[in-house]
Amino acid sequence: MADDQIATPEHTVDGFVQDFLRELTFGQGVTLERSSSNDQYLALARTVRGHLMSRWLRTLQHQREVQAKSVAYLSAEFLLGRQLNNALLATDLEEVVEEGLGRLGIELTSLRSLEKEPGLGNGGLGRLAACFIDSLATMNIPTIGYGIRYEYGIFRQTFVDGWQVEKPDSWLELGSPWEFPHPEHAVTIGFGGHTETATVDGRLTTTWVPAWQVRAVPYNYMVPGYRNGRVNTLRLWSASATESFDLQIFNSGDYTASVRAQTAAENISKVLYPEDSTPQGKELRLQQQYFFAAASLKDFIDTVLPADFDLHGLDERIIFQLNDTHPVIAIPELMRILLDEKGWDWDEAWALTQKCFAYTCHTLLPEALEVWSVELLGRLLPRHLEIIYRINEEFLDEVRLAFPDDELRVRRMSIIAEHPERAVRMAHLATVAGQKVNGVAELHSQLLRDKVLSDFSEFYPDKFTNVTNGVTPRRFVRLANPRLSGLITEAIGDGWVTDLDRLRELEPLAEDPEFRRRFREVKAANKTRLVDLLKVRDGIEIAPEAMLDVMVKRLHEYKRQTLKLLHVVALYDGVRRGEIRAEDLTPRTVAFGAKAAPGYKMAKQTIGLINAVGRTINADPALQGRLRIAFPANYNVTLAERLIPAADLSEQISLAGKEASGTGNMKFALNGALTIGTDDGANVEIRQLVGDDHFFLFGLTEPEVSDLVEHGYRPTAFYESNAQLRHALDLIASGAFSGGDRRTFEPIVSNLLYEDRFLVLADFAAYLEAQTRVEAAYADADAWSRSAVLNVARSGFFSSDRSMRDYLDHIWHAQPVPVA
Ligand code: 26Q
Repeated sequence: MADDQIATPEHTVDGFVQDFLRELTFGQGVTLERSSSNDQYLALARTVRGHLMSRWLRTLQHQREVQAKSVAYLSAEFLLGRQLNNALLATDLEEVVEEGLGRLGIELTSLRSLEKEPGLGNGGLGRLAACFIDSLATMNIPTIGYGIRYEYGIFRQTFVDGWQVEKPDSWLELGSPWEFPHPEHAVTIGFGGHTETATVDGRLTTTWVPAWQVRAVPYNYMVPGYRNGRVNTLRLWSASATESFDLQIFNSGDYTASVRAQTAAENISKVLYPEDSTPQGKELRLQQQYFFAAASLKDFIDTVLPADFDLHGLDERIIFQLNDTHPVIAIPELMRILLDEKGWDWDEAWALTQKCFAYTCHTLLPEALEVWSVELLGRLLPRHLEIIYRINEEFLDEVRLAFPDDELRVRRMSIIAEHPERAVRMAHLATVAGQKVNGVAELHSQLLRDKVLSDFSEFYPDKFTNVTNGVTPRRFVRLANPRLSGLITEAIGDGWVTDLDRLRELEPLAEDPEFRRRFREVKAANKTRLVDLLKVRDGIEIAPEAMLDVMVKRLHEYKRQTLKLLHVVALYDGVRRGEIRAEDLTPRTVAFGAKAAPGYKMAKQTIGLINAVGRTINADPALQGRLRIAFPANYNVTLAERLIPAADLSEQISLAGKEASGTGNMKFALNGALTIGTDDGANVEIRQLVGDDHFFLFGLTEPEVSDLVEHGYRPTAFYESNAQLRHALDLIASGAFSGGDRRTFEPIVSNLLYEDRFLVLADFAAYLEAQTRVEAAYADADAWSRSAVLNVARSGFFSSDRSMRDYLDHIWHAQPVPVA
């Protein structure tokens, strides 16, 4: 059967019911009467994906015919979130399914809630990758996402006595209807061993002889465009033992050793590292990186490209976008393929390689810049280390030529660091090899140019560019906020879903009292929906009338969850002392969502403290109906989709100059929350677009931060001169939230008093002042909703479709290819 003859299932209720029952009986092997809800969910998922199948096959067929330039998005993380809803949206099947299931006495909502989200990412970077592939599919860009199919994604967070306890995330346990394994397309990836050189026909050749090998099995996922007939592919690699490996050990007769070896191979894709900064140079992590980078290159070259393809034209067919440094080992891998396997000479190979990669940096923290010790890299990938050394030699020769007698500069720019140990700086390698280097918000890109990579931006002035992040309006507005979506569509039509700038057309409606009233109704209904969810999900009770003040993101000191908490403690303390009348407080629920890296002590302490403060104030009769903390465990994409549409206030309070961009900030603004935020990351651009009157700015600016730190920051000076701050910190130190035990939170208190790397105390007063502006503004509900509507109307820029346009125009130079 030709691909274009694949029948598309019928788009009718009768057709759906038939297909669903067929999946249930022939796919799951159960009758409707005997089926569990999990059976029903799996049958539903397979029925819905069936509606994407002909588009997928047609897209692949079309790709083989057209041979257009494609984007390969290389990312160690894809934080996809649930798939069912997105597939229903792409196929426009929701109503049909709802009615069809209804006929069978099944509720769509209850089946939806059974899906375990693929949490194959830590946070912002992984979610960004998921938004980008959604946009690329919707914009008809031939794209392939490459990553790792972790058997265990980001851990499931639980609280025991308020402290974080991690549980494994077994997302595959009940079946995985969204993936298509292709073991027949597995590729073999080598590790370790040594290199051998020989002279063949007068040419020096090198061969890498790996000591051990692993099989990489591709699992394909559909990435549907929004109702455009295109379905792109996300290809995630799973590790297993190679046959030869098995055989070798089998022949030695050591059965248990053979099984153990199998486990060692499978370990590579077993679990996602739960760190989102300060990477620890762990061997398994480097194995993961090379495993997926090498498998992806091999797959693209050997399988995606036609068999007779001349690699000299590779850059016309592909751009490999490196999502941070995690896939950067792909650079020496491509060099190795060209040099050792294809027999190219160095200059030719290097010229091509430099055209095929571009690098996105996602951080500003020096401790987050990835380095791999030469000892480890040489042991695991000896040939790659040789190639990296040669790249570095030639690069440093160029630097010396441009800057004679500047050995300090040479040392700063070297791909190889000498201290504290000899190590490969992956960001330097990516910058030297990449066609372009981009930051993820204007301020971030500026700081990359001026500070983090300033020597490089001087050396390669045209390499550096900015692409401000974005989020997909399909998932984060259309699906997450159906009520707001309905209101918007009623007002301006539904074109905004794929052209988010059209939200501008809502601006005049901000002046319409009736529209504002309906906007408030939407918010209120979203809050009720959240209240109901938190009750059943977490047993948390919150008041639907209170202002919902939300801070959700990974727990990190630079993001300053403690600043938010100090605000709450200060309000509580004010009431306790009789300095604030509880009746004067704006009724407020402060919602936190945050996972801490399991090894990050201070972050875990902070989680303990948030829960401890919550326990105390939530139980205090004086604050009933006035101030509450809600900290649902295990914040993830699914919870974000419920929380963000309900929020009134978005907390984006990182220390200026530390948050590369933030993307949660964009999701909140698009859903009509107002931001209280510092001049950091994409907050800067949000404020510029929505206007100062509709954004609560506070805190030091980046230059002020640099200045203060340079001149010697003394947190105690702020402690001593601010009574509110002193009282709040003293209250925590007194053991008031830890049953009188002063030691429990002592590390947090002394860190703030004597170190405070992220200037929490310096920004405290400004933050509290900004919160009083928030309260004053919130008191006028109608004016607040005007601001909220303007936030929505003016945030269309933050669509990831726009980000993709920027990458396409300035970095990738690929064209849309509609699948007719
Ligand atoms: C690296 C090596 C070893 C172990 C873990 C890691 C690792 C994993 C994930 C390092 C970093 C991350 C994730 C970083 C991240 O999410 N950064 C965020 O990226 C967002 C998208 O660009 C930005 O909006 C955020 O500002 C940035 O913090």
